[in-house]
Amino acid sequence: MSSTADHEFMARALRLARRGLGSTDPNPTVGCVLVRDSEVVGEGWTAPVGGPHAERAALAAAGDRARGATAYVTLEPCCHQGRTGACTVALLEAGVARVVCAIGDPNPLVNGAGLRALGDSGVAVEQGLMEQGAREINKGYLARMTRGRPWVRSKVAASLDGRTALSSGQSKWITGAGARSDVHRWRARSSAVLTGIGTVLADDPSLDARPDDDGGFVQPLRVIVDSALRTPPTARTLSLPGEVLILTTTDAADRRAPLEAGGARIEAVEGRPRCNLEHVLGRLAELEVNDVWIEAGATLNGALLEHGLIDEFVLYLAPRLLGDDARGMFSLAPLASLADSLELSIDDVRRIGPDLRIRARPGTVLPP
Ligand code: AOF
Ligand code: ZN
Repeated sequence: MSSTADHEFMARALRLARRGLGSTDPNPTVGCVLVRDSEVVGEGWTAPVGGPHAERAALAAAGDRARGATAYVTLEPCCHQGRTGACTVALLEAGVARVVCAIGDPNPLVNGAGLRALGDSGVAVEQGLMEQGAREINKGYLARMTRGRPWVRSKVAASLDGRTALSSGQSKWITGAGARSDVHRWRARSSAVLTGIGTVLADDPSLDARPDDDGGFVQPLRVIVDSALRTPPTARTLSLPGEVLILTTTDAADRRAPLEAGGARIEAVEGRPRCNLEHVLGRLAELEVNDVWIEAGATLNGALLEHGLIDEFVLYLAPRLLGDDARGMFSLAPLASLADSLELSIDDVRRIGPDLRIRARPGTVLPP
């Protein structure tokens, strides 16, 4: 049974974990709080890849005071030698008496073995405290590890009548500055920003993350799904800092060469004539992409949706109307009946300046 104090310290560990969002890729971001005699003696969170894990950061802060302490960790401590040494070893060497973690680490190199190693050495271990909060922070990492596909968020900015651009293609700007800054925060905490060739040709987007407060983040990989390799070598996104990956189904060397010379990496994926989107996402998982932030037009968004590949929608709705002639969000095959429509469940609604931000997921959530 966990106590109120246990909850309080785990909540603190979760807050610490959030500080690492966007900077720990491809690692999960983890928080750790060390407590002895009801007093916090050390705390830490995951450093950028290659740096200390949360536990080692907290142990370094606590020094000798870690002996006999309880460690509150948002993810099961690792027990393998990766780029850094096993946290279980560090916790044991420091004499930590109890380890409470929120969720297990599904990495096949850990997957329960971390807690077992601690338990076998006489440390009291518990798992499951504030599980929900811990899952939320590392959705992408957990999705990649457990299903071999990243967590996919589709962002759409639209008018209140659900239109993303005029029929002429004009779309700058439908939403306000606040919503656009929010988008940059999301891009910064994502592993990859993905779009389709239609958007590249129509808008020549930058796709890089430019958050207002640059608290340290890894510039997301920019991915273009471009079956026929029509990306112009002069595309703006190619000239910006950070990596660009173009996924295609053609091996036309004459089109590859100028794009590669422009700094893009090009890879072929299965699918004819269009890239198979499951393979696109599977390939991104192989490249250790945890979270994908989609900013695409109605064609790619519709295809992703019809293949059941969108995990979450982040919709920005501006208080203006563009009318029926303007473009929609998702191109879908016509529905014969309302019963065939995709139902969403709304997780969160927030006002950002004059606009609304709705976070939703496919599927209805049954009442408890
Ligand atoms: C922890 N605490 O803060 C994190 C963990 O290559 P390395 O050494 O950085 O190890 C990466 C793996 O460690 C990662 O895939 C995941 O299993 C785990 N992440 N574990 O004990 C942490 N970030
Ligand atoms: Zn570790």
